[in-house]
Amino acid sequence: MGNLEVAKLLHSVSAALTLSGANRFRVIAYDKAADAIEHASSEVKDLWDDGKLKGLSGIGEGIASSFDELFSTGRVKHFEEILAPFPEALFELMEIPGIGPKNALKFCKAFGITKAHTAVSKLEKAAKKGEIAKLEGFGEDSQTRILQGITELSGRSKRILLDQAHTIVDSLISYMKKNPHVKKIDYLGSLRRQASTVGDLDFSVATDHPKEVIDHFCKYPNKSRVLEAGEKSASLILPGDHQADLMVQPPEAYGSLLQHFTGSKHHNIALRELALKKGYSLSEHGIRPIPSHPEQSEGSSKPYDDPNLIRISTEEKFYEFLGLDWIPPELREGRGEIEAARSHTLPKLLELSDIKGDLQLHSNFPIEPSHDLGRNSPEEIASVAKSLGYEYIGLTDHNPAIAGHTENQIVDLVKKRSESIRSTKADVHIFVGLEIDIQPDGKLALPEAAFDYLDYACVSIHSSFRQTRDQATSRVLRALEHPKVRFLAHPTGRLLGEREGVELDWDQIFDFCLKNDKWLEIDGWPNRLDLPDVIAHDAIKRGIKLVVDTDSHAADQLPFMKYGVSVARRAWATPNDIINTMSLSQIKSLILSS
Ligand code: DGT
Ligand code: CA
Ligand code: CA
Ligand code: ZN
Repeated sequence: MGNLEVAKLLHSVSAALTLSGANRFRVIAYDKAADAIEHASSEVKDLWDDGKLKGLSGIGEGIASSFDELFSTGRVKHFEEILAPFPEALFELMEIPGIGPKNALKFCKAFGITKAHTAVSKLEKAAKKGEIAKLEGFGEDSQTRILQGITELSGRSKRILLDQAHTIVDSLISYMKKNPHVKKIDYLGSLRRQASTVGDLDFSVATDHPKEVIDHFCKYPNKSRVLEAGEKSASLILPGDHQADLMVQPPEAYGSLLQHFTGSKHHNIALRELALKKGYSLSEHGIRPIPSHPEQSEGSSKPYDDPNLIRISTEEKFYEFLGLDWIPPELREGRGEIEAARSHTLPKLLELSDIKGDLQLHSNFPIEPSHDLGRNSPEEIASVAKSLGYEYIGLTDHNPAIAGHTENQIVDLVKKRSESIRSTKADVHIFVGLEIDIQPDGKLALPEAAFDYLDYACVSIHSSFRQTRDQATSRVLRALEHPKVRFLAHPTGRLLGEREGVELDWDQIFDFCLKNDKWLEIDGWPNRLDLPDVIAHDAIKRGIKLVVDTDSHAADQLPFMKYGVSVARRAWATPNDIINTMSLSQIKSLILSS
């Protein structure tokens, strides 16, 4: 049983308890445990096997003992009793963003929905017939929102996140390199362009023995099946239903192959138009002069035997042939890169080595909400930061939960945390930051007096994602006003494949940031990558400064910085656009001046 399944089970129990009118604290305990498991960086089953489950914060003793039963017998009797009075469809409907337990139960009753596997499609049918709008307490608006939620749920596609894609690719490449005929191997397509998610995985091999290479590829042990295999290409289906495509060329024609299957399609189309004007046609085999007599244009049925074909061994030579500078893969999206390559004005893109520090990191300092604590101490985080060559870090734990604390208690907690961090011995400078929740009305979830103990704060949205664009925009602008607040963290709040995030009026946000020297974050956490590259590109064009960071909740996540850097590169960022390329002394004078 994987973490997501366990979390879903606990959420179901919490929903059933809510509907049965159970004590609120019992309900919260299950939700907390479910959240803790969803965010855990190891499999709960493994932790349980190793007897380490007790170390996972957010899981009370009662629930922990249910896990003994769950992992040894596969079921929990007590849970089954709690769930029994309700149709299983109810828990399925709750997967739809925006539907809670009470409404899910209403829909089950109103439309006779009982079975889990048809629950969502039945509700969709009812909504499309306008039947939800007719229910008491609902209307056209809520019906539309539910339909949006269903679309969002079904749109949770099988696209692969960058970190998973790299893991799959590393394993396949190291397997392929065992074959002596593989002269060169690269991954191409959207992964080489470092797009935020990847549909399928594309590989190229330079070889003089295509058959042997393709045979070897088809024998990859960690595949589900061979989809197809030809003379120059083959495709596998990997576990998780991911596809891997292989294309091969002889080394002297490898440049064209690399270029063609790196894409993107838009980039290739624009290149083809440029080539056409110069009298050439392009393919993965090479460049071919377009004959002046149309009857000659048939060419050979085997393009790689074509005597007129100009073979291109490297990508640099390919772009040079067309009169262009070599274009970094991240820019190949048809957003003006070809014009810039022609006029030698491509940006000198940000590199991972330009990064001098990470300004969004979570430590294990005990602060509520405890389920979202980091796993490591400031010392441990600082030592990893040092090994990455950083000069500084900023710790931005979540603000203490407002509920259940008096203002004085919160101020006191923030003060203690600040003292504790400032007394940490470390080889990098540690800024005392905080990630503060923006409440639905734009107020910050921190008493004013607590700000005195912070070097800076970032603000972010963690709830009420379904506001209108105007509401969400004024909410964010209000939050950014505080002088200690330097940047907006994970600005859209999207979770790749899970949640769309808020809609903001970017022109207004950009104007405000420019006028008030506020920054926007590129969160490098692989299922966030937020700002999205396209918006980050617009921000940079407007002269907004960005912070590239990782939002790490454990010290071993600091290397996620490379994904944040990829987003920045796709946004055409140069080091000058990024705040945390500054040296410690520069950033100190900037941050401590506010
Ligand atoms: P993905 O897999 O959906 O994340 O996106 P890509 O970009 O990896 O797309 P994919 O795997 O279909 O193809 C890889 C590259 O090969 C693509 O970016 C451009 C090139 N390519 C594939 N099919 C065509 C095509 O029909 N025309 C052109 N011009 N290029 C193509
Ligand atoms: Ca692909
Ligand atoms: Ca492909
Ligand atoms: Zn956050």
